[in-house]
Amino acid sequence: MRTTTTRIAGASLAAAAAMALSVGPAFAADAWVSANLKPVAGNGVDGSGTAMVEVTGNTITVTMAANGLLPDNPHAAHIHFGAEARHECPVQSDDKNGDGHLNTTEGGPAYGDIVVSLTKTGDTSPKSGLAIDRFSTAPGGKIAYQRGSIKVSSGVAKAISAGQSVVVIHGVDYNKDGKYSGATKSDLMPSLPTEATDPALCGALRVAPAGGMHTGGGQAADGLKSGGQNEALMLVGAGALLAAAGTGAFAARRTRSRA
Ligand SMILES: [Cu+2]
Repeated sequence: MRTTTTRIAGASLAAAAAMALSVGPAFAADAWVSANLKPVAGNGVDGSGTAMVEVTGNTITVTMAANGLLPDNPHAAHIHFGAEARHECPVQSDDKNGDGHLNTTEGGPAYGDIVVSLTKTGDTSPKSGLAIDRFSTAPGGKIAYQRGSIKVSSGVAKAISAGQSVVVIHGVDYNKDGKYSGATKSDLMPSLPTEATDPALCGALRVAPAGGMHTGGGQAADGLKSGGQNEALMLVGAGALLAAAGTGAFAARRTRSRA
């Protein structure tokens, strides 16, 4: 009985290790970067999230999960980069007009311009930066997003791979009335209130530690076809793969130290 149990445990560890290997080098991404998304200073958001970007040549796959956003309102989301930028999220001292909030322009010196629009469908260039009807509306305050085959310039691919780009999710609710409102106009589009475009969550995409972030590569194609709910399930799948990868690494370590 004991032998059987041990054998089964051993087999599942081996399977986990094999899975970890198969989602690792097999997809041969040039770079993996990831970000912890945190509330932008002064903008009154109580939320968080994660973002991962796989770079292969001039193509990227983006996986993102976030919560604590204003529900049922469109949230523009982008990868930002500027050669002259600090490659960071903005801080309180970036509030040039001193109104206590950071608008998108005030964040520019920290994260630069829009280089990728994280739309659900269609164009992903900076031109779609405010294509409000193609961004997630954050049902329940949450975004679960995955999109592959996003084409970028070689310069942008290089910047992302080098850990110099920043993910920003926009759209806040200063007066807590459950919608984009208020007298202050958006710095990006004066027909909108500034609440609609001010940055909510932000995270710098840094280079993942070696062997750390091999998730979701094989699922990217499904991600293109699926709707919001499947995207959420896929993120769970990515988490399971991460866990499997961790188990495999642990088993390998133990084997080594025992020998
Ligand atoms: Cu942005």
